[in-house]
Amino acid sequence: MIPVRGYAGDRVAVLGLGRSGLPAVRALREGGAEVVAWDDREAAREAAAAEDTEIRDLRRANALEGVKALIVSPGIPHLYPEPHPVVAAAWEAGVAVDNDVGLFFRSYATEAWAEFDRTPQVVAITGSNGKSTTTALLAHVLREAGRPVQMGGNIGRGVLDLAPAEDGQVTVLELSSYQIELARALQPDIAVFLNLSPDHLDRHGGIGGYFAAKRRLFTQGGPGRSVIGVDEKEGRFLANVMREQAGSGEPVIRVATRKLADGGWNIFARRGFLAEWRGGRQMASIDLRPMLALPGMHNHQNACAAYAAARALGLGPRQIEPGLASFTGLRHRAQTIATVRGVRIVNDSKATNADSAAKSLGTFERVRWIVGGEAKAGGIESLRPLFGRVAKAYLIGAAAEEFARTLGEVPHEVSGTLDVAVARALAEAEEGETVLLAPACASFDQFTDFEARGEAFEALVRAHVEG
Ligand code: UMA
Ligand code: ADP
Repeated sequence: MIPVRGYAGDRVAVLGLGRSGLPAVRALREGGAEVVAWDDREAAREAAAAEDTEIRDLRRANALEGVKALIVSPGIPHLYPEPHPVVAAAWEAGVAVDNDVGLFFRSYATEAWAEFDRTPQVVAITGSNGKSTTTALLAHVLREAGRPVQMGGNIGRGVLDLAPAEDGQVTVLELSSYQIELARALQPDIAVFLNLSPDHLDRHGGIGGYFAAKRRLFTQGGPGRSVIGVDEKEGRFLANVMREQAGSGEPVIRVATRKLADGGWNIFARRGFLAEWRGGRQMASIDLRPMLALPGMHNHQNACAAYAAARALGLGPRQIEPGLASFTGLRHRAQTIATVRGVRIVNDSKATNADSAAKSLGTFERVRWIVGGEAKAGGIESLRPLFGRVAKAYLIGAAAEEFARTLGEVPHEVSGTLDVAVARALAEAEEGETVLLAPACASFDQFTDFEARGEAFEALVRAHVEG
């Protein structure tokens, strides 16, 4: 836990008592604050009360009287589509609204650092897609290179649940747009922007608000070095701004899937290779094609971003390469879980919409595609250009009939459930093909979430391999 600094003796209110809220309560109390807390869900209130947290209905009139700050969980709207009533009351009463990420940056550095040989550093990673993969990959690369490292944020542990920094430690944070937008303090040493595509638009009042939230990490945070994906116009704009702001030196490392013509510090992912260019000269090249846990151009982009951040932390190319090669991937994200008689079996249960499923389909040549569940708007229409890669589709869940109509002449069957689809796909797959779970759908019609769906897939494959 990271004890929160700056609120000793003050009353602080915490709204939302989940994975970010509960650690915030503990960390505030550890720092000497007097905490009152609320969650609209009774079970969450009970769990907090069991730790002696003072529960107060913050929706009541004057409940925020005497409160110095309101700490809000990322899943709770503070502006759009409508502010949560407690947040609206804080705006009205002039109470400062912050979140666990803001408290983290206020509290992370301590007097103990004066004794350290190497100052701890924070890398913060944001973007629309690939955040978790890049965060986990960078943490793995650093660990393999012998650096003390911890990770958290939107992946796994809430930021205040992390440990106080050790000598030379790197803390790698995945930060969502929700987390960045509300944080009152943001001081990463290195900030990474992967890409931008429409997401969470209801919470940000449109794409402009969504980009503005992400941009804060850079414009407000003032990182010493920025790693910026420049395949989209927003990234190019941001790279340009950060370059100007910092004045001299090379404050920006740009990541692209094409070669950029200038003499800056650039990392390219092209034709399966990572190439580092600086001052118009190629500094390093790494063959990414044998790295099975990082399939496809999108993962090569993630690898380039992790590589760039590791370079910014002072690692050499040859210190980084072994970590890229030994990364086993995050569960349920284009993860190769077995290869049986020349058939690769891939779990991309996290491909919950057509865009992310497109990345998977585009990665493999001949695919036995397990697809379906609770369909998103538009279904799999946008995947039509990739249908040539489908040896056969095995349709599951509520979307099966709709997807069968979209597939038309493309070989397919309605398997109904995952167990039937896995058995049929494995029985029919030929050497060189890939059996791919990339549902392009939410899982809620048949599973509790994408993780449960991915675990069921793994268990079915394991039973087949062992049986
Ligand atoms: N709540 C209310 N009133 C409301 C809404 C929610 O009281 O109107 C309460 C809920 O009852 C619940 C608590 O608030 O008890 C939940 O807060 P939360 O939804 O912010 O979830 P946490 O458990 O605090 O988890 C959050 C992140 N969740 C979201 O941003 C939605 C987790 O990211 C993150 O791992 C965790 O903090 C630790 O930092 C998850 C996520 O889905 C992975 N992120 C989104 C994404 O990746 O797309 C952004
Ligand atoms: P996030 O944490 O941003 O949601 P993940 O690393 O969990 O990202 O990946 C989620 C899905 O998005 C993966 O299943 C994959 O299909 C797709 N994806 C991963 N990296 C990228 C990228 N760089 N660009 C586009 N899509 C990606």
